[in-house]
Formats: sequence, C-alpha cells, structure tokens
Amino acid sequence: MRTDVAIIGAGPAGLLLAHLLAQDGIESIVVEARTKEYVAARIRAGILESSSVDLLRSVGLGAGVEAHGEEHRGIYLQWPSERLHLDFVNLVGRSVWVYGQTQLQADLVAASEAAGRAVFYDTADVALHDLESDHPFVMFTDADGNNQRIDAAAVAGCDGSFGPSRAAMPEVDTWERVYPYSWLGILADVAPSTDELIYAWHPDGFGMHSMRSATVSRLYLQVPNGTDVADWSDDRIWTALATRLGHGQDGWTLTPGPITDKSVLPMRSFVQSPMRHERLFLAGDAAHTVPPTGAKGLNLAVADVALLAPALGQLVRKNASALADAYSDTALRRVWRCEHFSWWMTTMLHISGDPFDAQLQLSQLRWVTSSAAGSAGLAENYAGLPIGF
Ligand code: RFL
Ligand code: PHB
Repeated sequence: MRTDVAIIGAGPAGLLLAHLLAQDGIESIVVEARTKEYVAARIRAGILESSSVDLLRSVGLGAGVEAHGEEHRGIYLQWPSERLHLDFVNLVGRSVWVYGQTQLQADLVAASEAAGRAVFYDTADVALHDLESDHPFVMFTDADGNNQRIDAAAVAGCDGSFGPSRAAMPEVDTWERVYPYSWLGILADVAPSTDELIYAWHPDGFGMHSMRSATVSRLYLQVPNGTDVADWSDDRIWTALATRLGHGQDGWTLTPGPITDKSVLPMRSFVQSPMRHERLFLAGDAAHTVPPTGAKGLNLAVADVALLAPALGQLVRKNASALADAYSDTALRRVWRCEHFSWWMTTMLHISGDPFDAQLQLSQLRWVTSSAAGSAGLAENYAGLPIGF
C-alpha cells in the first residue's frame, strides 16, 4: 500500500491526526495492534480543555461534546473541614468539559468510518523502516495473518507509552518520575454527588470525585503501588471514598451505587526528546506521560496532533520542512508546562513523606484557594493554555 502518512496507533492521537490530515487533503493509513472493540471499551480520561473542544468543533467533531458533554466552570479543592471552589471562568475566562475519552474515541471512529478512511485493527509485528530516507515504510501482519507493507512520506508514532515508535528513535534524552502510589479508579452507575469535580487531600490518602454523565460517576482513591483490586470490595471502596471526600461535612453526602468497573492505575511522569527523528514524528503518550491528577494526558495528545498535522501537510505537499523542523521544540514547550502542572497537582494532593510534608501541602492548598494569584495560576494551567503556547 502507498499513502502520504502511515499512522501507528488508533487512540485519540492517531485517529484525530488522520482526521486533521484528511481535512487538508493528505491521505493516511492507521495501523492498530488491538481490536476495534478493545479500543472502544477502554476507560481513561474524562476532561477536555476548552482549546481541545474548540479544535474539535473547528474540524467538525464537536457534535458529541455539544450533545453529551458538560461544560464546567471549575473544580473543588478540599481537605478535612474545608471545601473551596475555584471558578476558572471568573479567574481566567475559560471553562473545561466533562467528556469521556471513550465518547471521544467513539466520535473519532464514527468520523473515520463515515469518511471511509483505512484503519487496520488487530495487527501484529508492526515495524518501522528507512526512517532516515524520504520514503520510510511500515511492515505489519494484518488480522488475517497476511504480511502488509505501507510506503509513505512520513510515519506518525501515535502508539502510546509501549508502542514501537518510541523505541525506533535512535538518540534521545528521557526524563522520568515514578510515584510511590497508584490510583484505584471506579466507574459507578449513580448520579454524581457533586456539581463539580472534587480533588480531596486527606490523611488516609487522596480521594477524587469525577463524573461521566448525569447518571455515571467516576471516582478515585490513592492506594499503595502493587494494590490488587481483589482486596477492595465495593463496600471498602465506598467507605474510604466517604471518609476522604468528607461525607457528612457541612451536610454533604456521597451516594454510593453499583460499581461497573474497577482498575488500578500506576502514576508516572515521562518525557522523551526530541519528538522527531527524520521522517518519524511522535505524538501523545508515545512521547510523554503525565500522572492523571492534572487531567492533561488526553489534552496533550490533542495539542500535539494540532501542531503535527500542518507540519506533515507542508512536508508531504511542498517538501518544505520549516514546520516539521519546529515541531519537537514547539510541542515540548507545552509538554513541559503540563508535566510541571501534573507533577505539582499530584505532589500537592497525595500523601507521601512525613508530617512536615503534610503541613507544606496544606499550606500550599490554603494559598492556592485564598490568593488571587495562586488560584489564577492553577486555573490557567487546569483550564489549559492556548494550543500554540
Ligand atoms: P493511547 O490512547 O494509548 O493510544 C495509543 C494506541 O496505540 C496502540 N498501540 C499500537 N498500535 C500498533 N502497533 C503497536 N505495536 C501498538 N502498541 C500500541 C494502542 O493499542 C492504542 O490504541 O495514546 P494517545 O492516542 O496518545 O492518547 C493519550 C491518552 O490516551 C492518555 O494520555 C490518557 O488517557 C491518559 N490517562 C488518563 N488521563 C486522564 O486525564 N485521566 C484518566 O483517568 C486517565 N486514565 C490514562 C488513564 C491512560 C492510561 N494508560 C495509557 C495506561 C488510564 C490508563 C489505563
Ligand atoms: C476522570 O474523570 O477520569 C478524571 C478527571 C480529572 C482528572 C483525572 C481523571 O484529573
């Protein structure tokens, strides 16, 4: 097969890139290791920044968010005996949207199918070749066991943290932080007990109340690394959430409900630089990982491909490389801002260290919620900087 851009990975980065390229008349073929059903069912992120929503709207992908997403003005930050609201709209004039990655993924698949774009699911042995030439190619085994080859002008590595693209970069610098705790996440068929997301510091560990819709809640608990979900019965989870989220505090109650999904998520920060090697370009989790506390992972994937699509368009169409040459440095500026914000939110809210650390965290939380400068700084980062930042 021959195309303009071979895309590895059909997650949000890969499918959105294919969509943006098609809008510019650039062809692509997407190769995905998992089945279509597996990719559709993965439960992951839940918050879109307004710049991500603006981008989706501007390329005809905004109908789902508008029909089923919920625009939120801010978040609650809390610790025992206090719950304070940060209003991002008042602070920085921007909102965020509650819209599950599962829903966005479904929108992207629907758009891809409506346009008849080529996506190979359930593939194996994906290998990248001749990346230093201007005619790289990708080999893989398709779902029927046939060997396939895609010749392209460029390869986009959108294959997440464990795909082959990151490994195909010869000389890179990497930075990593592994945190000494994980998240136990649940999805529950119950109306959210809150109007805005709650991020709660608690001596027992961080707790969080998020949501997917008017009838589905998503909640998280800080747990030790290596935690087995089997050790957490539904009762134990709801009891811990009630304690950490302050059930009974100022009359607030947490309503439990049937849990439909439980999983443990390790927390890691990771950056690889550069994000480009000759004709290979990385985007999204393939190049970087953030812990989920700042809700940045999915938004970074969107921002990367928003920069990458015009760069690839220029390269493929005009054989001009100005945007392609600038891609890595431009993307990494935003990546490092989000890395810092995610690390900061994570270390401010999770229990780790000694009682001195706990007092520093509480002092920081009081400052962030009471100072105009502190709250505007958090709001500016959480609600998201403009794509071109
Ligand atoms: P994705 O979504 O991981 O997509 C990469 C795709 O590449 C495929 N792939 C391959 N394809 C072909 N050949 C191979 N050899 C391949 N190896 C892998 C994968 O199957 C997959 O389909 O990366 P992308 O597109 O960059 O999007 C990034 C976001 O998915 C990610 O940043 C967020 O979901 C992060 N994240 C979360 N963020 C939050 O803000 N809140 C959350 O609660 C949250 N939960 C999560 C998460 C990420 C998780 N991962 C990646 C382990 C929960 C999990 C489990
Ligand atoms: C989620 O809804 O899954 C979610 C929301 C905000 C975060 C992390 C996860 O910071």
